[in-house]
Amino acid sequence: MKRYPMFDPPEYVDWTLAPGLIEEYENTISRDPQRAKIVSELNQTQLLDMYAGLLRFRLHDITLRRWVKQGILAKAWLGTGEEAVTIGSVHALDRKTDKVGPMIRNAGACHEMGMPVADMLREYLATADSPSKGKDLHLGSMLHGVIAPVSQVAALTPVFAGIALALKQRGECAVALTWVGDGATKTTAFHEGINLAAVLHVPAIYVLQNNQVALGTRFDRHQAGPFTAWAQAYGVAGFSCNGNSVLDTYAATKLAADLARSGRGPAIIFAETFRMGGHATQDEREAREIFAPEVWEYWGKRDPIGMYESYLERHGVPRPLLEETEQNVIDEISQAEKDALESLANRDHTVSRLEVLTEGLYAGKEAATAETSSAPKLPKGDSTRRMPSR
Ligand SMILES: Cc1ncc(C[n+]2csc(CCOP(=O)(O)OP(=O)(O)O)c2C)c(N)n1
Ligand SMILES: [Mg+2]
Repeated sequence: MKRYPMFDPPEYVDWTLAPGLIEEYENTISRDPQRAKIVSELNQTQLLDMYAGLLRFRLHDITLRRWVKQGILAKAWLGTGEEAVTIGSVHALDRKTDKVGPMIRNAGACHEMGMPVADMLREYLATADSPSKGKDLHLGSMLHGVIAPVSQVAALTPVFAGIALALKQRGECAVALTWVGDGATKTTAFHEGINLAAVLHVPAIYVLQNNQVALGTRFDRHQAGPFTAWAQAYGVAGFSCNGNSVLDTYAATKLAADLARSGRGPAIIFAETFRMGGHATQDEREAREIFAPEVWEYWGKRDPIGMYESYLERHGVPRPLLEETEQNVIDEISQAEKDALESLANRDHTVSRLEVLTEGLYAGKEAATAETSSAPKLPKGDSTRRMPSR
Protein backbone atom coordinates (compact mmCIF):
# COMPACT_ATOMS: atom_id res chain seq x y z
CA MET A 1 0.00 0.00 0.00
CA LYS A 2 0.98 3.61 -0.46
CA ARG A 3 2.37 5.30 2.63
CA TYR A 4 1.74 8.90 3.65
CA PRO A 5 4.82 10.40 5.35
CA MET A 6 2.98 13.61 6.29
CA PHE A 7 0.22 11.73 8.11
CA ASP A 8 1.32 8.18 8.94
CA PRO A 9 2.88 7.32 12.32
CA PRO A 10 6.69 7.32 11.78
CA GLU A 11 6.79 3.51 12.20
CA TYR A 12 4.55 3.09 9.13
CA VAL A 13 6.37 5.40 6.73
CA ASP A 14 9.03 2.94 5.49
CA TRP A 15 7.11 -0.15 6.57
CA THR A 16 8.41 -3.52 5.43
CA LEU A 17 7.57 -6.96 6.73
CA ALA A 18 9.93 -7.84 9.62
CA PRO A 19 11.41 -11.36 9.81
CA GLY A 20 9.28 -13.91 11.63
CA LEU A 21 6.17 -11.76 11.81
CA ILE A 22 4.16 -13.41 9.06
CA GLU A 23 4.62 -16.73 10.86
CA GLU A 24 3.39 -15.13 14.09
CA TYR A 25 0.44 -13.64 12.17
CA GLU A 26 -0.54 -16.96 10.64
CA ASN A 27 -0.06 -18.81 13.90
CA THR A 28 -2.84 -16.87 15.62
CA ILE A 29 -5.21 -18.47 13.12
CA SER A 30 -3.69 -21.89 12.50
CA ARG A 31 -3.32 -22.82 16.20
CA ASP A 32 -7.12 -23.09 16.45
CA PRO A 33 -8.67 -25.55 13.94
CA GLN A 34 -12.05 -23.78 14.07
CA ARG A 35 -10.50 -20.43 13.19
CA ALA A 36 -8.29 -22.01 10.53
CA LYS A 37 -11.39 -23.51 8.91
CA ILE A 38 -13.29 -20.22 8.98
CA VAL A 39 -10.39 -18.38 7.34
CA SER A 40 -9.83 -21.13 4.74
CA GLU A 41 -13.44 -20.69 3.62
CA LEU A 42 -12.94 -17.05 2.66
CA ASN A 43 -12.86 -16.58 -1.10
CA GLN A 44 -10.73 -14.03 -2.93
CA THR A 45 -13.56 -11.50 -3.22
CA GLN A 46 -14.17 -11.60 0.53
CA LEU A 47 -10.45 -11.32 1.25
CA LEU A 48 -10.14 -8.31 -1.03
CA ASP A 49 -13.28 -6.73 0.45
CA MET A 50 -11.62 -6.79 3.85
CA TYR A 51 -8.47 -5.29 2.37
CA ALA A 52 -10.58 -2.50 0.84
CA GLY A 53 -12.33 -1.99 4.20
CA LEU A 54 -9.02 -1.56 6.02
CA LEU A 55 -7.76 0.90 3.41
CA ARG A 56 -11.05 2.83 3.42
CA PHE A 57 -10.75 3.25 7.19
CA ARG A 58 -7.09 4.35 7.03
CA LEU A 59 -7.75 6.82 4.22
CA HIS A 60 -10.86 8.21 5.90
CA ASP A 61 -8.65 8.96 8.91
CA ILE A 62 -5.86 10.41 6.78
CA THR A 63 -8.40 12.78 5.22
CA LEU A 64 -9.42 13.96 8.69
CA ARG A 65 -5.79 14.33 9.70
CA ARG A 66 -5.13 16.46 6.63
CA TRP A 67 -8.17 18.62 7.40
CA VAL A 68 -6.80 19.23 10.89
CA LYS A 69 -3.45 20.32 9.44
CA GLN A 70 -5.25 22.57 6.96
CA GLY A 71 -7.34 24.16 9.71
CA ILE A 72 -10.63 22.81 8.35
CA LEU A 73 -11.17 20.88 11.59
CA ALA A 74 -10.00 21.60 15.13
CA LYS A 75 -9.32 17.95 15.91
CA ALA A 76 -10.22 14.39 15.01
CA TRP A 77 -10.36 11.02 16.78
CA LEU A 78 -8.68 8.33 14.74
CA GLY A 79 -8.40 4.56 14.58
CA THR A 80 -4.89 4.34 13.14
CA GLY A 81 -3.35 0.96 13.94
CA GLU A 82 -6.65 -0.43 15.26
CA GLU A 83 -8.48 -0.83 11.95
CA ALA A 84 -8.49 -4.64 11.99
CA VAL A 85 -10.62 -4.87 15.15
CA THR A 86 -13.43 -3.01 13.42
CA ILE A 87 -13.16 -4.39 9.91
CA GLY A 88 -12.72 -8.04 10.92
CA SER A 89 -15.73 -7.92 13.24
CA VAL A 90 -18.06 -6.16 10.81
CA HIS A 91 -17.18 -8.48 7.93
CA ALA A 92 -17.96 -11.51 10.10
CA LEU A 93 -21.54 -10.29 10.63
CA ASP A 94 -24.59 -10.56 8.47
CA ARG A 95 -24.60 -6.92 7.50
CA LYS A 96 -28.19 -6.96 6.29
CA THR A 97 -29.69 -7.98 9.61
CA ASP A 98 -27.13 -7.59 12.42
CA LYS A 99 -26.74 -4.35 14.39
CA VAL A 100 -23.55 -2.59 15.38
CA GLY A 101 -22.68 0.18 17.83
CA PRO A 102 -19.34 1.77 16.93
CA MET A 103 -17.43 3.94 19.39
CA ILE A 104 -15.54 6.88 17.98
CA ARG A 105 -12.52 4.70 17.15
CA ASN A 106 -14.68 2.33 15.07
CA ALA A 107 -15.65 4.77 12.32
CA GLY A 108 -14.81 2.04 9.81
CA ALA A 109 -17.89 0.12 10.97
CA CYS A 110 -20.09 2.84 9.48
CA HIS A 111 -18.74 2.61 5.94
CA GLU A 112 -18.51 -1.18 6.05
CA MET A 113 -22.19 -1.31 7.07
CA GLY A 114 -22.97 0.77 3.98
CA MET A 115 -22.99 4.39 5.12
CA PRO A 116 -21.43 6.66 2.47
CA VAL A 117 -17.98 7.96 3.43
CA ALA A 118 -19.03 11.42 2.21
CA ASP A 119 -21.76 11.44 4.90
CA MET A 120 -19.24 10.42 7.54
CA LEU A 121 -16.98 13.31 6.52
CA ARG A 122 -19.97 15.69 6.40
CA GLU A 123 -20.72 14.73 10.01
CA TYR A 124 -17.26 15.95 11.03
CA LEU A 125 -17.87 19.18 9.14
CA ALA A 126 -21.29 19.51 10.82
CA THR A 127 -23.03 20.39 7.58
CA ALA A 128 -26.82 20.51 7.53
CA ASP A 129 -26.95 17.63 5.04
CA SER A 130 -24.92 15.32 7.33
CA PRO A 131 -26.77 12.37 8.96
CA SER A 132 -27.36 14.24 12.25
CA LYS A 133 -27.97 17.49 10.36
CA GLY A 134 -24.90 19.01 11.90
CA LYS A 135 -25.69 18.20 15.51
CA ASP A 136 -23.25 15.48 16.51
CA LEU A 137 -20.18 13.77 15.15
CA HIS A 138 -21.19 10.48 16.75
CA LEU A 139 -22.37 8.60 13.71
CA GLY A 140 -25.25 6.26 13.19
CA SER A 141 -27.88 5.23 10.68
CA MET A 142 -30.74 2.94 11.64
CA LEU A 143 -31.22 2.23 7.95
CA HIS A 144 -27.78 0.63 7.88
CA GLY A 145 -28.04 -1.10 11.26
CA VAL A 146 -25.61 1.36 12.90
CA ILE A 147 -26.64 2.65 16.33
CA ALA A 148 -24.87 5.91 17.11
CA PRO A 149 -22.97 6.13 20.39
CA VAL A 150 -23.09 9.06 22.76
CA SER A 151 -20.08 10.74 24.36
CA GLN A 152 -20.32 8.75 27.59
CA VAL A 153 -18.04 5.79 27.02
CA ALA A 154 -19.58 2.30 27.43
CA ALA A 155 -23.09 3.78 27.41
CA LEU A 156 -23.90 1.42 24.56
CA THR A 157 -23.23 -1.68 26.67
CA PRO A 158 -26.68 -1.78 28.32
CA VAL A 159 -28.29 -0.40 25.17
CA PHE A 160 -26.92 -3.37 23.25
CA ALA A 161 -28.26 -5.78 25.87
CA GLY A 162 -31.64 -4.18 25.13
CA ILE A 163 -31.22 -4.35 21.35
CA ALA A 164 -30.22 -7.99 21.60
CA LEU A 165 -33.25 -8.63 23.82
CA ALA A 166 -35.50 -7.08 21.17
CA LEU A 167 -33.94 -9.27 18.47
CA LYS A 168 -34.48 -12.34 20.65
CA GLN A 169 -38.07 -11.47 21.50
CA ARG A 170 -38.92 -10.87 17.85
CA GLY A 171 -37.39 -14.23 16.98
CA GLU A 172 -34.91 -12.64 14.57
CA CYS A 173 -31.78 -14.62 13.86
CA ALA A 174 -29.62 -11.54 14.27
CA VAL A 175 -26.91 -10.43 16.68
CA ALA A 176 -26.01 -7.04 18.16
CA LEU A 177 -22.33 -6.14 18.42
CA THR A 178 -20.65 -3.19 20.06
CA TRP A 179 -17.07 -2.26 20.86
CA VAL A 180 -15.87 -1.14 24.27
CA GLY A 181 -12.49 0.47 24.97
CA ASP A 182 -10.23 -0.90 27.71
CA GLY A 183 -10.78 2.30 29.72
CA ALA A 184 -14.54 2.24 29.19
CA THR A 185 -14.70 -1.19 30.82
CA LYS A 186 -14.11 0.60 34.14
CA THR A 187 -17.52 2.27 34.04
CA THR A 188 -20.66 1.24 35.87
CA ALA A 189 -22.55 1.18 32.56
CA PHE A 190 -20.25 -1.52 31.24
CA HIS A 191 -20.69 -3.81 34.25
CA GLU A 192 -24.42 -3.28 34.48
CA GLY A 193 -24.84 -3.81 30.76
CA ILE A 194 -22.79 -6.92 30.39
CA ASN A 195 -24.32 -8.50 33.46
CA LEU A 196 -27.78 -7.73 32.10
CA ALA A 197 -26.90 -9.30 28.74
CA ALA A 198 -25.59 -12.40 30.51
CA VAL A 199 -28.63 -12.76 32.74
CA LEU A 200 -31.06 -12.22 29.86
CA HIS A 201 -29.01 -14.60 27.72
CA VAL A 202 -29.30 -12.43 24.64
CA PRO A 203 -27.39 -12.48 21.32
CA ALA A 204 -25.06 -9.59 22.20
CA ILE A 205 -21.35 -9.48 21.35
CA TYR A 206 -19.01 -7.12 23.15
CA VAL A 207 -15.63 -6.53 21.55
CA LEU A 208 -13.26 -5.26 24.22
CA GLN A 209 -10.86 -3.24 22.15
CA ASN A 210 -7.74 -3.08 24.26
CA ASN A 211 -5.55 -0.46 22.62
CA GLN A 212 -3.47 -0.44 25.85
CA VAL A 213 -4.47 3.09 26.84
CA ALA A 214 -7.38 5.25 27.98
CA LEU A 215 -6.71 8.93 27.22
CA GLY A 216 -3.24 9.14 28.86
CA THR A 217 -3.57 6.20 31.28
CA ARG A 218 -1.84 2.96 30.36
CA PHE A 219 -3.74 -0.30 30.63
CA ASP A 220 -1.49 -1.56 33.43
CA ARG A 221 -2.39 1.57 35.44
CA HIS A 222 -6.15 1.01 35.23
CA GLN A 223 -6.45 -2.75 35.45
CA ALA A 224 -4.97 -5.41 37.69
CA GLY A 225 -5.21 -8.98 36.48
CA PRO A 226 -6.03 -10.48 33.11
CA PHE A 227 -8.86 -9.15 30.99
CA THR A 228 -9.77 -12.59 29.74
CA ALA A 229 -10.83 -13.72 33.23
CA TRP A 230 -13.85 -11.45 32.89
CA ALA A 231 -15.76 -13.76 30.56
CA GLN A 232 -15.92 -16.46 33.20
CA ALA A 233 -16.74 -13.92 35.90
CA TYR A 234 -19.81 -12.80 33.97
CA GLY A 235 -20.71 -16.31 32.87
CA VAL A 236 -20.40 -15.62 29.15
CA ALA A 237 -18.30 -17.07 26.32
CA GLY A 238 -14.91 -15.42 25.79
CA PHE A 239 -12.66 -15.30 22.73
CA SER A 240 -9.22 -13.74 22.61
CA CYS A 241 -7.84 -12.50 19.35
CA ASN A 242 -4.98 -10.65 17.77
CA GLY A 243 -6.61 -7.28 17.21
CA ASN A 244 -4.02 -6.38 14.60
CA SER A 245 -5.08 -9.32 12.45
CA VAL A 246 -8.25 -8.75 10.47
CA LEU A 247 -8.46 -12.52 9.93
CA ASP A 248 -8.22 -13.46 13.58
CA THR A 249 -10.76 -10.80 14.56
CA TYR A 250 -13.00 -12.03 11.74
CA ALA A 251 -12.75 -15.66 12.88
CA ALA A 252 -13.29 -14.84 16.57
CA THR A 253 -16.38 -12.78 15.72
CA LYS A 254 -17.76 -15.58 13.51
CA LEU A 255 -17.42 -18.00 16.43
CA ALA A 256 -19.07 -15.57 18.84
CA ALA A 257 -21.88 -14.79 16.36
CA ASP A 258 -22.54 -18.49 15.73
CA LEU A 259 -22.97 -19.04 19.47
CA ALA A 260 -25.22 -16.00 19.86
CA ARG A 261 -27.36 -16.92 16.84
CA SER A 262 -27.89 -20.42 18.17
CA GLY A 263 -29.29 -19.05 21.43
CA ARG A 264 -26.19 -19.65 23.52
CA GLY A 265 -26.08 -16.18 24.94
CA PRO A 266 -23.69 -13.25 24.80
CA ALA A 267 -19.95 -13.34 24.20
CA ILE A 268 -16.96 -11.14 24.88
CA ILE A 269 -14.15 -10.82 22.34
CA PHE A 270 -10.84 -9.64 23.78
CA ALA A 271 -8.93 -7.89 21.01
CA GLU A 272 -5.36 -6.79 21.72
CA THR A 273 -4.23 -3.85 19.65
CA PHE A 274 -2.46 -0.49 19.99
CA ARG A 275 -3.37 3.16 19.48
CA MET A 276 -0.71 4.36 17.03
CA GLY A 277 -1.25 8.02 17.90
CA GLY A 278 -2.84 10.33 20.42
CA HIS A 279 -6.26 10.10 22.00
CA ALA A 280 -7.11 12.65 19.31
CA THR A 281 -4.97 14.70 16.95
CA GLN A 282 -4.17 17.36 19.56
CA ASP A 283 -2.13 15.15 21.92
CA GLU A 284 -0.01 13.12 19.51
CA ARG A 285 3.27 14.38 20.97
CA GLU A 286 2.26 13.73 24.59
CA ALA A 287 0.99 10.26 23.65
CA ARG A 288 4.48 9.31 22.51
CA GLU A 289 5.63 9.70 26.12
CA ILE A 290 3.10 7.24 27.55
CA PHE A 291 4.98 4.21 26.22
CA ALA A 292 8.67 3.41 25.75
CA PRO A 293 10.01 3.70 22.17
CA GLU A 294 10.31 -0.13 21.98
CA VAL A 295 6.56 -0.44 22.53
CA TRP A 296 5.84 1.84 19.57
CA GLU A 297 8.36 -0.09 17.51
CA TYR A 298 6.77 -3.44 18.47
CA TRP A 299 3.29 -2.40 17.41
CA GLY A 300 4.51 -0.34 14.46
CA LYS A 301 5.96 -3.49 12.91
CA ARG A 302 2.53 -5.09 13.21
CA ASP A 303 0.64 -2.54 11.10
CA PRO A 304 -2.67 -4.35 10.49
CA ILE A 305 -2.79 -3.32 6.84
CA GLY A 306 0.85 -4.08 6.02
CA MET A 307 0.55 -7.46 7.73
CA TYR A 308 -2.65 -8.37 5.92
CA GLU A 309 -1.27 -7.29 2.56
CA SER A 310 1.80 -9.49 3.15
CA TYR A 311 -0.52 -12.39 4.05
CA LEU A 312 -2.58 -11.92 0.88
CA GLU A 313 0.51 -11.84 -1.33
CA ARG A 314 1.89 -14.95 0.36
CA HIS A 315 -1.43 -16.67 -0.30
CA GLY A 316 -1.37 -15.97 -4.01
CA VAL A 317 -3.42 -12.81 -4.42
CA PRO A 318 -1.79 -11.13 -7.43
CA ARG A 319 -0.07 -7.79 -6.80
CA PRO A 320 -1.99 -5.98 -9.62
CA LEU A 321 -5.27 -6.98 -7.98
CA LEU A 322 -4.14 -5.47 -4.66
CA GLU A 323 -3.05 -2.30 -6.44
CA GLU A 324 -6.33 -2.05 -8.32
CA THR A 325 -8.28 -2.49 -5.07
CA GLU A 326 -6.22 0.22 -3.40
CA GLN A 327 -6.63 2.62 -6.32
CA ASN A 328 -10.41 2.14 -6.25
CA VAL A 329 -10.47 3.02 -2.54
CA ILE A 330 -8.23 6.06 -3.10
CA ASP A 331 -10.62 7.28 -5.82
CA GLU A 332 -13.67 6.59 -3.64
CA ILE A 333 -12.29 8.53 -0.66
CA SER A 334 -11.12 11.42 -2.80
CA GLN A 335 -14.61 11.71 -4.34
CA ALA A 336 -16.16 11.52 -0.84
CA GLU A 337 -13.86 14.30 0.32
CA LYS A 338 -14.84 16.49 -2.66
CA ASP A 339 -18.55 15.87 -2.00
CA ALA A 340 -18.24 16.69 1.70
CA LEU A 341 -16.27 19.89 1.06
CA GLU A 342 -18.87 20.90 -1.49
CA SER A 343 -21.54 20.62 1.21
CA LEU A 344 -19.42 22.83 3.44
CA ALA A 345 -19.05 25.43 0.70
CA ASN A 346 -22.76 25.37 -0.07
CA ARG A 347 -24.59 27.93 2.11
CA ASP A 348 -27.79 25.89 1.98
CA HIS A 349 -26.01 23.12 3.81
CA THR A 350 -24.57 25.09 6.68
CA VAL A 351 -26.08 24.61 10.13
CA SER A 352 -26.92 28.27 10.46
CA ARG A 353 -30.39 27.45 9.11
CA LEU A 354 -32.54 27.40 12.24
CA GLU A 355 -35.15 25.01 10.88
CA VAL A 356 -32.45 22.41 10.26
CA LEU A 357 -31.00 22.84 13.73
CA THR A 358 -34.31 22.08 15.37
CA GLU A 359 -35.38 19.32 12.98
CA GLY A 360 -35.42 15.79 14.36
CA LEU A 361 -35.02 16.81 18.00
CA TYR A 362 -36.95 14.93 20.64
CA ALA A 363 -40.13 16.89 21.13
CA GLY A 364 -40.87 15.47 24.57
CA LYS A 365 -43.69 13.54 26.17
CA GLU A 366 -45.68 16.71 26.75
CA ALA A 367 -45.74 17.43 23.01
CA ALA A 368 -46.84 13.89 22.17
CA THR A 369 -49.65 14.15 24.74
CA ALA A 370 -50.66 17.57 23.45
CA GLU A 371 -50.98 16.22 19.91
CA THR A 372 -53.28 13.38 20.88
CA SER A 373 -55.35 15.21 23.51
CA SER A 374 -58.05 17.82 23.06
CA ALA A 375 -55.77 20.41 24.60
CA PRO A 376 -54.97 23.38 22.37
CA LYS A 377 -52.34 22.33 19.80
CA LEU A 378 -48.98 24.04 19.54
CA PRO A 379 -48.36 25.66 16.17
CA LYS A 380 -47.08 23.09 13.59
CA GLY A 381 -43.46 23.43 12.51
CA ASP A 382 -42.46 25.39 15.60
CA SER A 383 -40.41 22.61 17.06
CA THR A 384 -38.38 24.93 19.29
CA ARG A 385 -41.49 25.72 21.33
CA ARG A 386 -42.27 22.05 21.78
CA MET A 387 -38.91 21.30 23.28
CA PRO A 388 -39.17 20.32 26.94
CA SER A 389 -37.09 22.37 29.33
CA ARG A 390 -34.20 20.39 30.81
C1 LIG B 1 -18.48 7.98 31.20
C2 LIG B 1 -17.34 8.78 30.66
N1 LIG B 1 -16.30 9.07 31.47
C3 LIG B 1 -15.24 9.77 30.99
C4 LIG B 1 -15.23 10.20 29.69
C5 LIG B 1 -14.03 10.98 29.15
N2 LIG B 1 -13.31 10.11 28.20
C6 LIG B 1 -13.47 10.22 26.87
S1 LIG B 1 -12.56 9.08 26.04
C7 LIG B 1 -11.95 8.44 27.47
C8 LIG B 1 -10.98 7.30 27.44
C9 LIG B 1 -11.56 6.10 26.85
O1 LIG B 1 -10.58 5.11 26.79
P1 LIG B 1 -10.92 3.72 26.18
O2 LIG B 1 -12.22 3.26 26.64
O3 LIG B 1 -9.75 2.85 26.40
O4 LIG B 1 -11.09 4.06 24.61
P2 LIG B 1 -10.01 4.58 23.59
O5 LIG B 1 -10.11 6.08 23.59
O6 LIG B 1 -8.69 4.09 24.02
O7 LIG B 1 -10.43 4.01 22.29
C10 LIG B 1 -12.44 9.10 28.57
C11 LIG B 1 -12.10 8.79 29.97
C12 LIG B 1 -16.35 9.90 28.88
N3 LIG B 1 -16.42 10.27 27.60
N4 LIG B 1 -17.38 9.17 29.38
MG1 LIG C 1 -8.23 2.36 25.14
